Amino acid sequence: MFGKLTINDIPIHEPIIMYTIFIVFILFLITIFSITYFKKWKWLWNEYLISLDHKKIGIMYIIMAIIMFIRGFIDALMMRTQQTIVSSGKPGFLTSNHYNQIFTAHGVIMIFFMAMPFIIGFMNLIIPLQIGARDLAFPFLNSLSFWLFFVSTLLINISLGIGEFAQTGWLAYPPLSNKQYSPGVGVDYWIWSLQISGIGTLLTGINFIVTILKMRAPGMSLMKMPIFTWTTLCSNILIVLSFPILTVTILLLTLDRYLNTHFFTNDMGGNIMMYINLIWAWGHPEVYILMLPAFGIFSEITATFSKKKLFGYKSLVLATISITILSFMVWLHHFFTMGAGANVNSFFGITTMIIAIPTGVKIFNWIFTMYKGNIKYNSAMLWTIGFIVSFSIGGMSGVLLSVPGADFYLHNSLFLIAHFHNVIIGGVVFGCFAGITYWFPKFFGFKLNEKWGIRAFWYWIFGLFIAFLPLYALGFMGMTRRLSQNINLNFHTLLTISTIGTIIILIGIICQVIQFYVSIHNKKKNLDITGDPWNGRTLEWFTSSPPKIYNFAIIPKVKNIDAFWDIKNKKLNYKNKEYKSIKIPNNSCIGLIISIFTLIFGFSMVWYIWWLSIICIISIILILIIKSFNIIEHYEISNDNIIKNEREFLKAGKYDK
Ligand SMILES: [Cu+2]
Repeated sequence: MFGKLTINDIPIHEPIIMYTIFIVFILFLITIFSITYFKKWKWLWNEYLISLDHKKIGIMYIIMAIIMFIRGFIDALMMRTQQTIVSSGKPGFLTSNHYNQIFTAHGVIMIFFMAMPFIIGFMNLIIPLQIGARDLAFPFLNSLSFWLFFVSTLLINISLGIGEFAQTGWLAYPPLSNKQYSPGVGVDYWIWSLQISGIGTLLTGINFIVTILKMRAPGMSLMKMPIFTWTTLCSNILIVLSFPILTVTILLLTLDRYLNTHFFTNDMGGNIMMYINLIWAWGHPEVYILMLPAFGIFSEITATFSKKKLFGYKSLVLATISITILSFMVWLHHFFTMGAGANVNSFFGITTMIIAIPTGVKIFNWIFTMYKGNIKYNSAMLWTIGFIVSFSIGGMSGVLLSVPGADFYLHNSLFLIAHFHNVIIGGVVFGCFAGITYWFPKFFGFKLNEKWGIRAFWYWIFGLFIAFLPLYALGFMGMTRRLSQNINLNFHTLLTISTIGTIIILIGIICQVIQFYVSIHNKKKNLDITGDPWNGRTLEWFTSSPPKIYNFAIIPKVKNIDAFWDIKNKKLNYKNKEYKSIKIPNNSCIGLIISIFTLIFGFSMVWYIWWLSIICIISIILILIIKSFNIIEHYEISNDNIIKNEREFLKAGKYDK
């Protein structure tokens, strides 16, 4: 009846896991109770859960990303602690099975379920506002994409309490991920969670490309688009080109596991290296799917808080485009040791070095924007400067790794771990923190507390270097990744320093939690940022804070790159316009319902409950057919209402003078 699923699949013998489940359950109960107590269910349902509004969907993505960040960070703390204890000669507190699950979970969660939703969350919040649109091209599709992402996050985390997490590393390399070596359900949870979130991401990619190419304000030609919009466009082009590779590769692995085919097996003509080539043909573009929008965030912040036009707009756009193209030509640097031969390795080594050039161009453009600027060293700017320093160091260690000869020695050592954490934390994570600090006031109407923001930054930047610089040295000393038992005692000192660094980062995170608490607690003090110098140069700032559901009463005409700067400096007349009523799509829960069936489908596929999988597939198809006959209804916002809002906004911003 229930396929492979039995009561024994709940890991009651693993105390750490059971405690975690208990704590998560308590937190869940507290959340449910508080929503009920404050009578917020109706509000939550209408304002967020079934909303098709890009702003609300963006906020939900970012909340999910923050929760997953905490989960992923706890995994990191456990790994660091285990290695420090074991390298002192004492037995650790984690078994190797559990440790393997933890490092796999850390990688999977941080990339697919933290960094991706964080970045997609910012795209959702900002892009329609920055290009002068009222929403994305396909609001319903956007809601469906979010809920598919949401249920895939649930599915991958359910594996914590029912069954097991994969023990293969975050990319499930075969033959370890084949049925023979991973007979448990961990890899199957990995397969179905990534397939479901992958489909959601692909739909998001299509949605943003259409929105940016078709829904820009009049006058906003491609070379007048803000840099964040450019980087988002390129990132979504990478999504649409690379995610199908991931989907097909995982599908072939699924066939090997479920139907005993031999695409990636050791025998019967299977080819393991084909999996590794395919997964990195997606994997390397993936790092730029995450990095490019972060570059966009830093560009906006640098110009705003240097009070200067962005230096070298055109070269920044060209650098973004060239990185997008080059990111498909470097994948083999992830496994120079495959033995493809000197010719192949040198080709991929050189292309990898070349990708450092457009990245360097960007760094110089940001520095030249700051040069002779009237720089405001607030926390958003500090995250940006911290990024430039840490990303440059991480980038240079990347260039070292791109030399095949050096990589033969450093491949899969802690040097590699230090390198990609250096660039991903210094780049993507700092980018997200800078983005939250910069755009939070736009969506909540008040600024985050600067004092705690700056404290958080200093703990983070010192923690980052104290945690990862020792790992560069350990890599040279020959320590390889993913070790959890019998670690060489010579590595103990540096591993301990690295753990101290991780704890300093933890203090930085605590500062960020306090920052949110203090800001919300004192929000009255710094209300209404309209007209405040915190406002940037691009169109998203030409809206009230938070923006109305229709974003713009009238879509502004754009003449230059910094469209809002023009308006602010009266270069654009904005008076005596005729206000029309605006149509907004009704809320819809269909995306949520389809995703619930998708979650049950994924779970039933993991546990071989075939009858349930069939029922779910039929239900999803039926709902999609019914949906395709019912177009989304719209409701109208009257122009009286709009005029009233507009007067308040123009007055507050002094744009009507
Ligand atoms: Cu790469």
